[in-house]
Amino acid sequence: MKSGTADVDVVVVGAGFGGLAMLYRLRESGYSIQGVEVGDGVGGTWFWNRYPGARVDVQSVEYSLSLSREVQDEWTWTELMAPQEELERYVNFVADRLDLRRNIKFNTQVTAMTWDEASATWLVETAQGDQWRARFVVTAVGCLSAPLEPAIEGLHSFAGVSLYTNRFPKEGFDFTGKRTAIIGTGSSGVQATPVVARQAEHLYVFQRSAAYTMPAGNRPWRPGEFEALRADYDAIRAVQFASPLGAARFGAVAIGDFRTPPPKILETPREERFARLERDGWLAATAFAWADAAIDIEANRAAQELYAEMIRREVKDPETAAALVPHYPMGCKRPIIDIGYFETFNRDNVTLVDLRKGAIRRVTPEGIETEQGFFPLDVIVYATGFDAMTGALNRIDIRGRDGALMRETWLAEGPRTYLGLMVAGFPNLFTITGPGSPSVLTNMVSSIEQHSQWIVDCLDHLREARRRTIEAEPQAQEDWVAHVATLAEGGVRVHESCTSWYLGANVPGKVRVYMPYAGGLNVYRDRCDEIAKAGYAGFTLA
Ligand code: NA7
Repeated sequence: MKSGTADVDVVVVGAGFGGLAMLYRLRESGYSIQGVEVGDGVGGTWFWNRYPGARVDVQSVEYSLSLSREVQDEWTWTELMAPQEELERYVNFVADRLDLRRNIKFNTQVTAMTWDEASATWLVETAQGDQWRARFVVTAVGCLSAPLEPAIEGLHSFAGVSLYTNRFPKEGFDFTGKRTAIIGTGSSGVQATPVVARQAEHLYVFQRSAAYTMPAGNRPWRPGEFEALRADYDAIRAVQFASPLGAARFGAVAIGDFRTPPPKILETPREERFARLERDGWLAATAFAWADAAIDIEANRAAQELYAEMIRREVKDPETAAALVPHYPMGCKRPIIDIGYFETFNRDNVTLVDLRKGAIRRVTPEGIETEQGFFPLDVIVYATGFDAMTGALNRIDIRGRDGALMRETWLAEGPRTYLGLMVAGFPNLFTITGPGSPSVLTNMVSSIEQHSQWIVDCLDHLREARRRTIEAEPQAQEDWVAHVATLAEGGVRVHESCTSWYLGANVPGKVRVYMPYAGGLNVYRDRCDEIAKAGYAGFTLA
């Protein structure tokens, strides 16, 4: 399929789930492909985030690729929600079983992509000096892959060991006998805390915003359970792909359980709310459990009261329990599931440092100085998050028509895409799980499968219709950006007190725009399919 001046039909950037799915589908459809990956192995998120306790929050049978029957039939998951090691093994298995490694150049960082009008190709350049001319580029660079170094004075002056959850050493780290700090209580900090606490001499958890987290309910399979699930995969996929989240379950909980239908908390007398708490435990203390909790801020506060009660039941020290209660709306950030997070604060060797009572001033060679005092340390673990959804793309010089630099608009106005798949002015460039698509609000693997299938179908269409280029129309893009904003409007997700990475609020100076599409993966999939059926409405094909 190589044609004209191009070295290759498609360059795929990234070799996580998205890159591998894309490479496989493209190769199956007869395109010449070149994968590029900055790491020295496949796995993306599961290659980099190898901190202790790292684990997926969707059940493994659903957090897996359906695109190859062999992969699906031959792989065995060992527990409900796989840990990082197992996920990394799985992604390696996929790469080997589908023979994808030979198409990927590892240890190679894409730095620039430049559209050439005359030849209708992209020039892809890397920090290692590679250059490829490609007819199409697909970015599969991840939504949570551009690490954010916190702006803390003196960070590099620390004389002990500094570790980052999102770049954790492959060989692991032994915390035994170490006075350790974890900074950050998002999913990474919350997952790492119980594991590090079991090893460290003392663990200080530095919390800027408290977490909404609940027990994962993870467990190994019962005898025969996985085999039965594997035999039923067609039915599982059907339910999964028809659901708004691309998963039938979140953690151990069937999402259907929330739909029975949930009552409004503000219409439920207080005693009944607490009676439900007795019956359903943590589940009653989530935004899913009440019809009005994600929409009405008063209802949200009522649900928070139940959450605070659950924490008080777990954490013995009343002051620590109170400090673990969030001050922002439930459901505005991605919910977290954990294994033993709150119980960890009952340990003698664990201290919660509530930064709301006095912020970090600086890191010194000996430890962390805060407004509440000094903490001498041997190790600091930064679990401080990512420049989410746009960071990885903005770090590449992507120049489209007339030399326009993509990040210039995105940094000034927030990301602008059509369907989260293409950007006006950047023909033949597809963004897997790009901003404006459901991505991080769903099971990522389901979203990746939908995008990679849609993209390869689109390329097949261009091939059959003998078209060289496809590009989002500016008006279609503007309408889509407005539609994505409308879907998030009014609820807790965009409430002024919400500081989520969905809004870019964790990155100083980042434009506050709600980036993912909140209408559900099932609805989104139908929309993408209708658009394709209508001859790629909103796109210009030339
Ligand atoms: P998150 O969810 O962005 O969490 C980062 C945490 O680090 C969060 O608690 C932040 O507080 C905290 N943070 C960031 N900078 C600082 C500074 N300077 N001082 C103190 N605390 C800080 O990242 P994760 O890696 O945990 O999880 C990302 C996603 O991966 C997760 O949602 C899952 O989808 C998987 P803040 O809340 O901003 O006040």
